[in-house]
Order: sequence, then C-alpha cells, then structure tokens
Amino acid sequence: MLTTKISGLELKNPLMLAAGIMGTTGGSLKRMARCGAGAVITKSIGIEPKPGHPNPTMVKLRCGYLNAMGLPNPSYKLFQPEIDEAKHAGVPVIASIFGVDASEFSVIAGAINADAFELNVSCPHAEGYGAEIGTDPALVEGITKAVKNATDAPVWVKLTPNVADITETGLAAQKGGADAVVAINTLRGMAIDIESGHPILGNRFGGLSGHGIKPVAVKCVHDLYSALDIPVIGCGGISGWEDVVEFIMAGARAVQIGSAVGDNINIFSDISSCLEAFLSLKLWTLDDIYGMVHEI
Ligand code: RRO
Repeated sequence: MLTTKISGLELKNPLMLAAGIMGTTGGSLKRMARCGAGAVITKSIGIEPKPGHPNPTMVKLRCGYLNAMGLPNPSYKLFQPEIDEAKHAGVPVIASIFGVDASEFSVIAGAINADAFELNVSCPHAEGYGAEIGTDPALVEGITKAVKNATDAPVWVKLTPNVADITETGLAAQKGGADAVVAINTLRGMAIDIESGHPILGNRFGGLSGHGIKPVAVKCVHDLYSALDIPVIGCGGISGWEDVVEFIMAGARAVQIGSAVGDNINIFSDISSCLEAFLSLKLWTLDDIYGMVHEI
C-alpha cells in the first residue's frame, strides 16, 4: 500500500534515509534499510578524501541541529565497496556526490555504480562547493547535464533553500535533465556561546536541520510542485507520520528523513505503520493525497 515509484526506482515505502546521516559505511546504510527505510542515500562523496571542518562540527539547539561537518568523506575511489555492501539490504542505494564543477561531478558519476545519484549543490558551508554553485541556475543546469551524460542512472538534484526563489534552481535542474529534485538541504545558521562570545561551530556557521525547518521545506516543495514537471522529493524536519502526510499533500512524491533518526532509529518502520493506518482510516491512497493542497 505504501509502495512508491520514483524515477524508475521501486520503493517499498516513500521514506528514505537522507544524505549525511548514518551514510558513510555500507554497514550503517544496511542497518537503516533493515530498520525500514524504503531507500538510503550515502554521505556526500567527492573526488579526493576530505577531513571536514574543525570541531565542534555539530550542536543540538532547541529548534534542531546546526552542523558544519565540511563534507568529510574518503573519496569516490574508496567508496564503491560501501555501496555494494549496502545493496545487500535490498533497497535502492543512492549516491550523494559533490564537486567543484561539472567535470568533477561527472568523473564521480561515471565511476560509481549506484541505483541513482543525488547531486549535492546545496551544502551551505563549504567553500567552492554546494550552495556556492547551487545558487546559480546556469551552473546547476550545466552540472546536471554533464552528470546525465556520464551515467544511465537516474539523477536527482538536491536544492538549497538559501535563495530568493527555489523554483529558479529547480527549473534549471529540470532543464539540465534531472529526473527529480530534492528539497531542501539545510538552512544557513549560526550559534554563539554567550559565556565566551565565541561561535560554537569550528566553521563559525553551518546548516540548520530538524523540526524547525519543516515549514520552510514544505513551502519549497509546494512551489516546486507547481513550477516543475519532474517529481519533488521532500526533506527537512520530518519527525513523525503527520509531517510525511503534509509533505505529500504539498507535492512530494517521497520524502527523506535525517536529523530525527538520531532520536529514533526505528523511525522508518514507526512512520510506515502510522501512515498506513491513517490512509486506511481515511480510505485514501498515497496517490489520493499527492499534491492535495493544490486542489484547494
Ligand atoms: O558535510 C556537511 O557539512 C554537510 C553537507 Br555535505 C550538506 O549537504 N549539508 C549539511 O548541512 N552539511
């Protein structure tokens, strides 16, 4: 009843593990799949190994988490065995990848074997990467086009909310041939230690995730659904089944869950059960509620 098809991938439910959480090893990805995720996305992988930003790289706030991990990863050259191991769990494994330009993105996409690629053009705190290129529609279109030429796998583009109008970059991804867009990555933010006056994060600022950003993400999904012809995948602040219903009503074909996994490792199976119960009580299917708010 919860089965979902997105860019040719069959998902047993529309709930995916978001990039950046439990996504660095095949073992942790497999564990999240076995905990009920319909698909899993890896931590973002780049061309060379990266140690990431200095500590502290993550802080829990009242409204969510602020992180500036800084794209730590072992490089694509070492990552294929992790993807292959994750695949043993039997759900689609999507590789999140990043680069400085179209050429770096396409080298990685051409070398890695994954069920789909998610292009990270939206990390809010990495010089030369992520949102620094993902706020320019021409670059988003060019990178998407280059990756589409480098692989036969579906290509998703993860968008930044740190723009005036997310449909401009969404439309650019679509023009470049993207099979879906993912909205949203984290919102740029900062926290200060009032005892010392120092910024808390080693990188001074970072990206906000968690429940506080959900209304921002829902609005982005809503706008992208109206403007685009390709599917939108919702991400940002989901911690319960009601949030998933809201995202789907806004126009998300599927959703990703990240921060909330830290509080409940079984969140995927918990939400699946409640979502199924809600839909059967209302005599609705996922298709019935997909984009429902746009009919009103
Ligand atoms: O690694 C990070 O610091 C990071 C990434 Br790649 C991202 O896409 N979003 C985010 O909040 N942090």
